[in-house]
Amino acid sequence: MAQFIQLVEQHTQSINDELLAGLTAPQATTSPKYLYDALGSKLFEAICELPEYYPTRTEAGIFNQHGHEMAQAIGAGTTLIDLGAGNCAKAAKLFPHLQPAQYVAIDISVKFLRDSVSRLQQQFPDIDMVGVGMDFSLALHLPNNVRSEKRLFFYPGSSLGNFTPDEALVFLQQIKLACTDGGADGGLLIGVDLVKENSILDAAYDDALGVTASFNLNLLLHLNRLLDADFDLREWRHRGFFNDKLSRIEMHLEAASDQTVRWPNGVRRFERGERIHTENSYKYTRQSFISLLTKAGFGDVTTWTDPQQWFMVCHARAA
Ligand code: AVI
Repeated sequence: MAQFIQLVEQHTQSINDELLAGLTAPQATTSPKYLYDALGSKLFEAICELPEYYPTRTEAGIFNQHGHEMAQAIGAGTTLIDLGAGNCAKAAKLFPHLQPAQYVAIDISVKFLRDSVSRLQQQFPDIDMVGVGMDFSLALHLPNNVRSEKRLFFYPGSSLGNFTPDEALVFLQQIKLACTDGGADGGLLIGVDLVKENSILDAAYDDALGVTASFNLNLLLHLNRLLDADFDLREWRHRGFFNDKLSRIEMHLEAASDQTVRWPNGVRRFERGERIHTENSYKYTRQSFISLLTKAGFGDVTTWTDPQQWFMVCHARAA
């Protein structure tokens, strides 16, 4: 049976403090993690099915096409550590190629992860599996029962893009440390979204069906619940576009009218056109990403891409 470890509880007070500081700042912001309540996670799954949202299927195509070569570069018997495992489907597809000795699935969404790992354990009874419920974006402390040999951190989906480049560097440095923590021959297998034509990027984050708009607006429903606030969703508009100077998609919610939002211990006035910045999604070039990996202490980088060079999967060794 798979082991399961829960390392963090969400503390209501710190969530409130963080949200209120962001919402009352001159430029209102919220962390992208608040996009993912139960409905937000379902809306994100729907985004991955959209014709405009190319990252999911492009990355899947790269794994299908090159999974075997990746396994050859990496070698069998890894401790496969899946960051943001969710339903564990992406890692499970690699099992036949990679044949990991241990599979460690980490996700903040504890219940969902527990169910996914126990289902997967029945399908692959010979792989030692550990589920870890934790917010790895805060700190990457692995429990003692995670093998230290041949750690391969798996971070698909271009999720690193939701960190700023400075945060991404710190996070990669933590992974590098955890790769070499007591063991050797560790590495990283990561999916990275690449810079491309603006119109393709704009459409991917502002689709015709309005699913990304719903995903973004649902944040306000989540805030209403978390803070007991009174955001009126009809008075807000989704904005999602590529900022090419900063090489990032920005998602904002824009006030459609002058309004005052209240919650039990606070209030915020928004002028029409004022925005809450809800997410960034940084896009890299092959070279800019390899430089970031090198700065973080990784080397011996191998990359695979799709024919249009829209997305890239990288394997790098903890040098
Ligand atoms: C989870 N993350 C990698 C997605 C992205 O593309 O940045 C989240 C997302 N936001 C809007 N659409 C998808």
